[in-house]
Amino acid sequence: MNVNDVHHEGLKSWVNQIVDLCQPDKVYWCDGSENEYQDLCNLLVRQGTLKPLNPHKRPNSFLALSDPSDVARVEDKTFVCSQKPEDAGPTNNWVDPKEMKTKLNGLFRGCMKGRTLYVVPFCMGPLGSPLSKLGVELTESPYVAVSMKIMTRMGAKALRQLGADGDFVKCLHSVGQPLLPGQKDAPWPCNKEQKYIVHFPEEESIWSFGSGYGGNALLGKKCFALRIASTMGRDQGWLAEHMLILGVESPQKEKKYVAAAFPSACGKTNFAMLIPPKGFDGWKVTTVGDDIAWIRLDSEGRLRAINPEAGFFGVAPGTSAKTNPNAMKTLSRNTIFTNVALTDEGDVWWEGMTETPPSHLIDWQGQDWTPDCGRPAAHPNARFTVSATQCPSLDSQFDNPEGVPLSAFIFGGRRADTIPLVCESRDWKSGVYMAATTGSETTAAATGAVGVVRRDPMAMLPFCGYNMGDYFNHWVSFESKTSRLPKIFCVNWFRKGTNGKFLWPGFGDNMRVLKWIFERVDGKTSATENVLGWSPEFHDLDWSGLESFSEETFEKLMTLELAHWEQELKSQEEFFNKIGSRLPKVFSEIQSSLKEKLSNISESQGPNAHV
Ligand code: TSX
Ligand code: MN
Repeated sequence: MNVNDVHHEGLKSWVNQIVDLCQPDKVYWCDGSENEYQDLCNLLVRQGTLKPLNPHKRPNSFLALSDPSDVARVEDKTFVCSQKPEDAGPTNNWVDPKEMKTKLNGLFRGCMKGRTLYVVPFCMGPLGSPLSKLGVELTESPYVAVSMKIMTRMGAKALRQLGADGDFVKCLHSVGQPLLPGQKDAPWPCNKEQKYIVHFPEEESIWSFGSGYGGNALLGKKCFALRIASTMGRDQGWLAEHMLILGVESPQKEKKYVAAAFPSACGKTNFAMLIPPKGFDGWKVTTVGDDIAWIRLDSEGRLRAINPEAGFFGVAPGTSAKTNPNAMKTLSRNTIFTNVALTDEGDVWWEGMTETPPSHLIDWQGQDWTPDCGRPAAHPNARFTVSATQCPSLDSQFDNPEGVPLSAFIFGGRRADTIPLVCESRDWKSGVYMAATTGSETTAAATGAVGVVRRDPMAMLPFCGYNMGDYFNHWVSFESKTSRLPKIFCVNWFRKGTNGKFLWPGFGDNMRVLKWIFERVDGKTSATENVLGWSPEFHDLDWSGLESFSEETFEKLMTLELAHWEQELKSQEEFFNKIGSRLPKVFSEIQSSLKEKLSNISESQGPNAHV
């Protein structure tokens, strides 16, 4: 695209300013066309960043192996630079914006020497949607440019929507490795010493330095669609959430949409692409999104959601024809894989993809790999980047500018005990409280002690661009805005028996829980009250196709034990004390009422009571 086709003076002057700062050799304006995508992929192949996969096995697909030091988001180098530190809150890293700009100007000065700067205009959300927002990413990484083509509505269409004076989020990205004359480029350029992921919420800008990986570099995703957008939502009365969106259709063709938040390693993408089990003929689950939802009230008082993204940037390990057939079909072509292993046939492999691994692979670090070598073949955070349009379960409303109306919110975590398989909150504010206290037990994959509950409210702790207390208040505030709010549920697919084994089969069988939720929305199925809210009895769930599942196991999944809940309340309180002074007043009321309920039960029924 030619700069003469650009009619937005603000954009042109910002690009000029950044060119002066970063000093690239050339500037290239992305038009988002298929030809451009292929040209950039070819360039990346010549540079050694991408390796084409076997076109018979994996047509038009590529493998990228990152620098071993650049494999994940860098949370300790992620900053929210609001004017006031209280507005970032105790859960975000904060530096004074002026001081940070001085630091960043130093880092970015000359950082693109010897390289081409790509101007990447993009739209988050369906084109023409009143819920969508525009951004422009300036980057010298063609890997980022092709990834943005997959993950967003990128190029001329976005620029047209921007017009001559539209608002856009300024996203500046550099891998932080200038090329001196004659210097040979690295296959995965990045800065091994310095990485900074910095958000300026008041000026709606993002500066990212030093990393080429995922959420550090594809700035439309976590940086814009969650951190910056959440602050926009706070100020404008809407929500930017770390949620999948799925549709459920009954055999009677009634359709409802739900949005669900889970911390990492709970199988969000698997849930978003769920295939109902046998016995559920006529039930259909469709995918609107697997990671992010932008949600606002419509003129009828309903919450409507769009997926701001156009693709999936999902974790590959664990994805298989058993755990997620829809994802495997989505990945069959036109996919960029990062940090997975390469087979001798020129295809990809990762842990969990097949029961038996191939006898030889090239691992994610480019080394020979055999099943007995003691190292993983794919990096645990290896990813696929693929267009959502290839997903067999893609919802018909994926591109609808109006979004989809939400009937329920689901919050979940990975907990071996305490949290039941499913529970409906008593009302909106206790649902918000439930969501604010969700968390996962740390697994071997995460650092630190195993089995400790790590709280991750609404799965937003690393992604909220402002004070978590203000964020909870914002959630609570919706109660007074409409009488048509979605119901709130919590789920736990990961409860374990005393033998340490998972009690619930999970995956497609989660449809049984989803069906109960679907029917609860209209009060079409029954529930029994407990300390937390409302839960199903054994006979309230549809066991078609799983008749062998015992009522005894179900009780183990649902039991709320007094001792666990006394401990849980203490742990929730400790967590809230850590995250600050701006918590909603109703939270302490809910806590007191929970405590009182528990102590009454304890007195009347003893320490082994179920609550
Ligand atoms: O994604 C998962 N879901 C949601 C699916 C719609 N996973 C994988 C989590 C890691 C990303 C699950 N793992 C789920 C689940 O519901 N449940 C479990 C635990 C589990 C693992 C294995 C079995 C049963 C439960 N069964 C066998 O392996 C035979
Ligand atoms: Mn995510």
